[in-house]
Amino acid sequence: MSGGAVAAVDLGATSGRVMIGRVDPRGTLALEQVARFPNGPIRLASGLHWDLTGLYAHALRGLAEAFRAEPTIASIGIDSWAVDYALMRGDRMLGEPFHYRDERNERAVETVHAKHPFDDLYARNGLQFLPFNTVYQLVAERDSGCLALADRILLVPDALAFQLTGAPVAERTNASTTGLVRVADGTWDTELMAALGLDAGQFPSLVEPGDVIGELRPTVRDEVGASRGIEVVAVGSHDTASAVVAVPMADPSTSAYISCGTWGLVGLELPAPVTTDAAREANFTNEGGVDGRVRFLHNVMGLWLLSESVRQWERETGQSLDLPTLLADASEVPADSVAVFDANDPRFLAPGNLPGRVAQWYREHGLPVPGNRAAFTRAIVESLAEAFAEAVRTAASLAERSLEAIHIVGGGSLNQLLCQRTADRSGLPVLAGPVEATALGNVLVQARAQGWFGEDASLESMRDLVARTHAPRRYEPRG
Ligand code: LFR
Repeated sequence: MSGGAVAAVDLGATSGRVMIGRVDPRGTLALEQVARFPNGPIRLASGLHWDLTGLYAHALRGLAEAFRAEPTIASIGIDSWAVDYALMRGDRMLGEPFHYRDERNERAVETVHAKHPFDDLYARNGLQFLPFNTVYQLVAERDSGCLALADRILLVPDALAFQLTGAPVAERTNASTTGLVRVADGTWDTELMAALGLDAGQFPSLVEPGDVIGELRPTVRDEVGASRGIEVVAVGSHDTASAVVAVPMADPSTSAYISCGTWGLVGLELPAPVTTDAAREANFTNEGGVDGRVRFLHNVMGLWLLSESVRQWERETGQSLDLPTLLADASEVPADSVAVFDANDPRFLAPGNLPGRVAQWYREHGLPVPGNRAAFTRAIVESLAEAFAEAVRTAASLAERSLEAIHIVGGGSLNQLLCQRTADRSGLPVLAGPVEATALGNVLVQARAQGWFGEDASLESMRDLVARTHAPRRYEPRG
């Protein structure tokens, strides 16, 4: 057989989707969205959490819709944002997972770094410093006494796969964002776990994208209306890993990518990690990619800066704002009339009054604060484009690559001003799209696991299908 249909559950920080993916390597790669539901932080007395139970309920309803619309669905794959996890005791989830933007990690960072300075950690795990890396969250959890109640830790997509199948696993691309996987050989760092008072027995066995996690539990099978045993297949369950699968790069050695949604993940796909002093100082990460490739990248704040500003303006005015109108107004503001701010400043991480924090940044740096919303929006786009261009330059220099193009995938690929200004500021052509790279990557890895690409399908052959079916839009650098 050379094709068929699969279902992808794709959870982002602001919304989740269930899609049917139809694949025929001879020339079909199509998504049909059957469910879309909102997602976001919920502030409980204990801090910021995700409503994982609610997301699971939405995913189940979406899967039921998918099987109604396409009874031949061959498998299910799940991806989500990284680092966050559910604490489990037996089959039971011990409360809703913490949201990575919760502020509880500060003390834990100090505790961990007191014994294991960042340099040591980087040599072990190759990860950029982000205060929410799972390793810090788990030390906070240990200190709260809650970790001792759990017998298992499941990252978000693995926690959902467990609900569907009853099989506990740790998918490798997402596990690589915990800080507890050795960059040298991709195995759990049990020595570091022991040194931090974490129990290695709480971490399930690692599986690879393409491995079968398990069959739907009989009750789930009834709930979603599947007429046969359906397997849940591990994909690049870290959303960024799935997105990178579907970047239509003709040649990864001369292309950079920006997976641009809530975050802008800017970097390169490499055959081996780069953990030099310079990479550490530039805070570049070596996350696990599909097929053992390395996602050498840096987290830039991304569209969060825009969406969180819009939320604040809506709170202030009591009116809902239209982002396309705001961006159209912003494109009328001359680029050189606004100053660029540091889009990577950690003060922009937490939710709240983002324009207020950006204004404070300008005042501290003796620069003029943009005078109205259009100018503010322009300043955000210019600052993001500059941070993207800078990260691309740094990645190329750290990995000793000479680049010919930047691919932008995800929601940001629809933002024409951002794509054009990234091309202008980097001096490289930007190839924009597909917007649904993450779901496509999820679908492609399942299709390959079904054997639809033949025996030895490479990432390149899957990317070739993406390029043929989702031709990117090209932005030439100006000026
Ligand atoms: C993007 C992403 C990033 C990760 C951040 C937090 O959705 O997965 O790759 O650093 O969210 O998990």
